[in-house]
Formats: sequence, structure tokens, C-alpha cells
Amino acid sequence: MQAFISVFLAVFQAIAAFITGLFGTSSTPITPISGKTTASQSIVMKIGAIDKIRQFEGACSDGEYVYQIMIEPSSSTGGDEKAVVLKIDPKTWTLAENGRSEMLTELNHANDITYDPRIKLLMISNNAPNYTLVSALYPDSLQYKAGMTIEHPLYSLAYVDTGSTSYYYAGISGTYNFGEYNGAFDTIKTFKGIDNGYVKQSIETDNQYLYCLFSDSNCIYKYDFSGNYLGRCFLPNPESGLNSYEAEGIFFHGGKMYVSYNILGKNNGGVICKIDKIEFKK
Ligand SMILES: [Ca+2]
Repeated sequence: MQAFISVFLAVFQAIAAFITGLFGTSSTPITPISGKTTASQSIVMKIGAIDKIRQFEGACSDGEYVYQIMIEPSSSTGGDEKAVVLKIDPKTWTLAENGRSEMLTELNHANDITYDPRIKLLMISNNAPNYTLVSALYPDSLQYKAGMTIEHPLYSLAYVDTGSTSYYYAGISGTYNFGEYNGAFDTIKTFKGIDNGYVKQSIETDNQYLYCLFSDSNCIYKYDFSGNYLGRCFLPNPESGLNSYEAEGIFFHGGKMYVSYNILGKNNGGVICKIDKIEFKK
């Protein structure tokens, strides 16, 4: 019996390896540096579920306020996802006055958000199912303005001001690659990112480097604007004793990096953390 099970397992593994090879997902995930994370962080705000709106997505800052997306996932709605954008005063880490948008089906999964100071709008990558759609929202009223269809399917979006003609960097869906775009979302160039096997979430820039956030495992990969990989850092859990946080949003505010996490589980909600220390290692 033992021998039979061993043979069965070997055959099964061989078939699994063959199938994995066929579909090109055979990249070996990089093992997290267990117990040797090089970041430390502290929770600045915890937000509970708002009825069925319970899942954290991307976040950004306009320099004064912080914007956090939460969605009612399709598992709750049984159909279209709905998003709300929360406007948060980071001086007190409380919701700003009228700091919650209405339920917006126009934003779909609303995976990532950035603020464009040229046009004074929040820009959101819709993600599933309208991957090529970028939506604009007024930061004051949190009302939907318009959507625009662009060349690439995106899952993440960051505004950048390097003094050149490029204004956005984005993660291209279905790949680990990135695109650079001008203000009208015409493609300037694309570059190849590392396929680390993790779940792609968000992108942010401090106008010097690109920071790409992943979950499962929660980590950040750093690149320069030429696409050179500069190192990675795994993130510790925001609270000890729990292992159920999903990194979702990354942004800079007041010169500090922040990461927001979805709390996995039935009631969800999430936390926003200030990164106190971070070190990127290759
Ligand atoms: Ca997400």
C-alpha cells in the first residue's frame, strides 16, 4: 500500500510539474526571509467594515488628505463590485468631514488609486472586469467624473513628477511588467518586472523610485525608472499573533511611506500602517 501511494504521488507530481510547465507558471516563488524582515511599522488607523463594504484596496495621498478604497466584493454582491472612497485626515487619522463617497459601481474592483496634482483629480485603476479603464474622481466631493479607456490593462497606478513628460507608472495586468505613460495615458515605454509569484497589488513612487506592493507574501519590490531592480523587503504583520493581513495599498505622505492592509476573514476592514523603518535587499 505504502509503495502504491509513493508511486501515485510521484506520478501526480510529475503530471502537476508538466502542467505547470505548459502554462508557464513554473517560476519558483522566492521564499520569504523568515523571521528576518527588514521593515518595522506601526498602525495609525483601523477601519471596520461598513455593512458589506469590507475589503481594503488601494490608497493614496494628495499631500493633505489620505484616500482609502474599500469595496463590497463580488462574493457579497453576487455580481458587480461596488467601491467607496474614504477621505481621511492624517493629522488625526479620522474620517474627514463628508469623507465617504457614495457607493460607486463605476469603479469596479478599484484596485489602486493615485492623485494627479496637474488636473487635481484622483485617478483609479478599475481592474476587474474593466482592466483598461482608468476612472477619475473629484477629491473634494468624492464624486465620479469620468472614465477613460487606455492601451494596457492595468491593476495599479501611480502619479510621478520627475520633471519630464511622464506622469504615470502602472502595473500591467496579466504580467509582472510596468508601463510608463504621459498625461494622456499614451504609452512612453514598458519594462519587465520580476515574476516573483506573489499577488500583484499596488504601485507608488516617491518621484525617485518605484515601489511595487505584493501580498501573499506581503512585500515591496523597488525599481528605478529605467526598470532596474534595486531590492525587496518583506513586511511584518501589523499585529503580532495574527497572520491574516493582505497588503493592498501603498502611498507616501509627509515624506513617510504607508502601507494599508486588508484584514482577511469574514468581517474584514483593515489597517493603515506607517512604515517606521525599511531596508531593501537583493
Ligand atoms: Ca487589491
